[in-house]
Amino acid sequence: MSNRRTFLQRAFSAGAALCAGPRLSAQAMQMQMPAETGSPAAPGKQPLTSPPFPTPVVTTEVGDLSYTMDGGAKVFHLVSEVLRQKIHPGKTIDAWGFNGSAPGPTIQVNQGDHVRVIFDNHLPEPSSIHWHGFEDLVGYDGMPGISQEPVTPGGRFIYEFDIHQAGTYFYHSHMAMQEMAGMLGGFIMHPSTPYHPHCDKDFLLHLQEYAVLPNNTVPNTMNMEYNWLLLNGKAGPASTPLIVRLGDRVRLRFVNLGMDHHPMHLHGYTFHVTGTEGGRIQESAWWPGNTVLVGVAQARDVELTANRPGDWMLHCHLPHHMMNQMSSNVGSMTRRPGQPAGVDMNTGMGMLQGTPGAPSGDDYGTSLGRGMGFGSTADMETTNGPLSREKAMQAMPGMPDAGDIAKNANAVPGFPQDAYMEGPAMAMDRMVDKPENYGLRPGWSGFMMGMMTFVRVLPPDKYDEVIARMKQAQRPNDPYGALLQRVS
Ligand SMILES: [Cu+2]
Repeated sequence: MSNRRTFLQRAFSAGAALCAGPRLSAQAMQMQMPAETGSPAAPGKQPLTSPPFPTPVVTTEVGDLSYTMDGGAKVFHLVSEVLRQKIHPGKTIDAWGFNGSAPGPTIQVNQGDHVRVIFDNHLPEPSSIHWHGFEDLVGYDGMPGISQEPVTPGGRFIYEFDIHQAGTYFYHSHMAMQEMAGMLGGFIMHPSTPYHPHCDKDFLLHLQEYAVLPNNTVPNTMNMEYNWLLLNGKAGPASTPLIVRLGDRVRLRFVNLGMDHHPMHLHGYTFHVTGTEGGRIQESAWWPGNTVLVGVAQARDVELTANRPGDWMLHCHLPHHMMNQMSSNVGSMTRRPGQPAGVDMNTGMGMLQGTPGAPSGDDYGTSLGRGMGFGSTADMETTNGPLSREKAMQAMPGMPDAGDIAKNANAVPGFPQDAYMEGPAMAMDRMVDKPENYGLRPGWSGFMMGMMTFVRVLPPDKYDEVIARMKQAQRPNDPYGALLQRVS
């Protein structure tokens, strides 16, 4: 699996690391490797996107990183960059990621592969890539200033691995603030001996959180108050459901590279935890649950047999992680007469220059995200004023009649604290329309926020209909692409 050149290169770097210390090793590798490997794009070679895995892992939203073959090596070209990403209708942020997305695309390889990752740094500052959990040479550990020189802006570093492990792994910048800006991605090592029992569907979900102040687009990497909770870079209801055929055996792989732990809960099923960031757990040690706590820097694989049809919620169970655009200012907001909202921060939120009065004082109303250009603002013809049932029904034809608030709602202290207390008012089915959402109950999107999505266990006829629509969409770089090629 390794050719002679690779062997010499790896032997050299290992020897240098052991004998001469990491600094010499890093310098030597930086001088040596680019010259050896040549063009990263391997011109003339067709990128491969559908590797021969028994069950390709689907990473919704971000998909896979394609590769080329160079001799016996699978060559991936990973580019770190600043990018704009729409995480929710009306909310686009300036994230840092890889090859166009945050998280970056998933790398899928087989146990036994020789893998080369050409890393180009297009960030405005130095970086490097850490390969989390890899048992390999320290020279490829990606620790800037420790195992290698930091890769300068415009610079390149080439990582080489002989894959002897199997399981759910990941890569990330080892500079903390870069990581919190989105610089992470999945690395799936498929086992040379397939796992038993066979899984028909296999999904990877990155659990992410950003702190983005209202009227801002840049995640504050120092802030501990996260107001956007994401699955693969999308907040509910913009997240894409996981499409499953009734009877499928399903694996869900969770990866958490944030600041909080996430108890991931699946409705309607008991699953078994079958793997961690350390690989497969032997079957006798699997444990059952319907919630699995995914700690920071951990991966958890769970498996279930999808034998109960329905659109089943899959979500982090921390209440604040089931919300969007949380704010630390809470209080009455929309239903009192005379409160301005949907305006600038001074007027709408009573912030910064309250005249007269103080922030959140009686003179000014807090908006708590409504009227700030996301979600219902664009979906509804009226947002911050009292939203009557009639208005909501006009704006969202077909929405279930969930009823308006009680007649005495305004007598309830502090009601409503957040728009979530007015579920149907936040529905945005049309704004997040996609084939995977076909047939969901109208108005569903008003009840899905933050780190939430569905496992849609569909009977054959409905499954075929949704799959047909997904194929018909012919989306470029469809994350479901490798799977769609396999289903008739
Ligand atoms: Cu959570």
